[in-house]
Amino acid sequence: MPADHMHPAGASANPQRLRRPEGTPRPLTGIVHLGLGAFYRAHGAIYIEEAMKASGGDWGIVGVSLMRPDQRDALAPQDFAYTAVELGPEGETPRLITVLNGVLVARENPEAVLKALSDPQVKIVSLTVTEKGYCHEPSTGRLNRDHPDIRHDLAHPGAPVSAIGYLVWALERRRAAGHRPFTVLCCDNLPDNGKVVGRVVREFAEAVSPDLARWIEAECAFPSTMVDRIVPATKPEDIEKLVPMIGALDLSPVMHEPFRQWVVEDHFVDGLRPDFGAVGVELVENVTPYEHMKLRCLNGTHSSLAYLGYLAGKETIAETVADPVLKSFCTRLWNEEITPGLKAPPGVSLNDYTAALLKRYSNPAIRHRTWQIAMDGSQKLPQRILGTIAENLAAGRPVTGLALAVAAWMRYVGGVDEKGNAIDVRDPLAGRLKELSDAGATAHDKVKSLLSVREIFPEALAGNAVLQDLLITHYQSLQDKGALNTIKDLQS
Ligand code: CS2
Repeated sequence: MPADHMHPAGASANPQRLRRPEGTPRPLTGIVHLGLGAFYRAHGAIYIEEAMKASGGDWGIVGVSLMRPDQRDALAPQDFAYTAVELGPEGETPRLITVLNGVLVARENPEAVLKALSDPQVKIVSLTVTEKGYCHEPSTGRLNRDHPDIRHDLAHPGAPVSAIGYLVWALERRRAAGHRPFTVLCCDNLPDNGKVVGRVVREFAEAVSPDLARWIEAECAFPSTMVDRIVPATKPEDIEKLVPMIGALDLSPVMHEPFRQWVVEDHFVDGLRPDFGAVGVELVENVTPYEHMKLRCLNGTHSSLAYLGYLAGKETIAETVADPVLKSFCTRLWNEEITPGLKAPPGVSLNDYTAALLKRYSNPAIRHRTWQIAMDGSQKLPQRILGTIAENLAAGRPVTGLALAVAAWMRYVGGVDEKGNAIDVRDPLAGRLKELSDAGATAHDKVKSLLSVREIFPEALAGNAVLQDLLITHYQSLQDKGALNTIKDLQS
């Protein structure tokens, strides 16, 4: 391990706090990242640190937490250094990351965030604000103008609350000052994520001024990206276990699998970006085939396993695929329902890709909770599962397994597990979904009423008789026999 990747030593009995070592280079801030979280710190931030080591450049990162101060509070005493721990099947490898220059908390000080975003030294604003952070309608990709945050932000140029509000009001400041715009680099799991954020930004900007919208259209760049690395939430025991390994106390480490992939459309304002090519980021013309492959093969089965696994009493994905019934269900989803309609990216074998996914899921060192992945299903189902279902129905391909995953989600949002215990459902639509589920007395009524949520199910799909029948049968079976027996029946 090169010296600059080593941690400062300290006594582990009464460990000193991790600090950025004296003399660590501190490049100027070229990137502001909105929605700083474990995923970005374990993925994009590491690539960028490596790119600067390889080729230089001023690509220091200022992270922004939109709401909560916890990460800033944990990272500030460490001078924003943190440990990224690789969880390999054979052991854990810690590595010190020093690419962060600071963390701002938007709720506390919106002006500081707008100032950082308007600094002409900043060339890229990247985002991981989760699917719901784009304030769009998942089924159409359009800005949800009735979203309370959007209504608020249109009226408060100096103190927005949404990522979209920050982007547009900062772009307006840059335009007014005669500066160049920044590149908006979306790193969330949305199909055509650059197009989605570009569209909502332009729709918001149109409501501000047609000139601003035209300037953004002509000068700004919104490359799409495909991001991939499994990053389970850090647990208190991870922090403790790390102390003897690094000889210091790091209150904000991130845990990640060895695998990583980043595919980026090479379209940046004035061509300005870190030397991604030097560190294995794939720079391509068109990211769509990569995004479809990843969202449908990985995230599609992740969500399917999360709902079915949770209902079957499995705590993690590794535990879920260790069950032969769920494992063969997952393989059949790939082989029979997901990959037949997929166009593989150039040079990629979908068989190899899904075989590698199964290995990644099975890594026992990754304790990725089914409950964590089950969050925000209303925002995830369209791009992960429903798109494949719609295409399969149109092409006469099977949808039985994917429909079972949707039925499991419907059971899940009903809020009661197979043992009769309450489920802590986290979803922006949780209240409404529960009401809709409770309003129906039978499997038939519950399915019909949940299918009426237009933000999730487009009308044509919701009205499809084949899908409706499958969902009702599956829902009934999940209710009567439970998840494992339902899958067994399906596979016999
Ligand atoms: C997961 C993803 O939480 C989830 O919904 O499916 O975070 C997944 O681990 C990543 O997309 C992997 O790249």
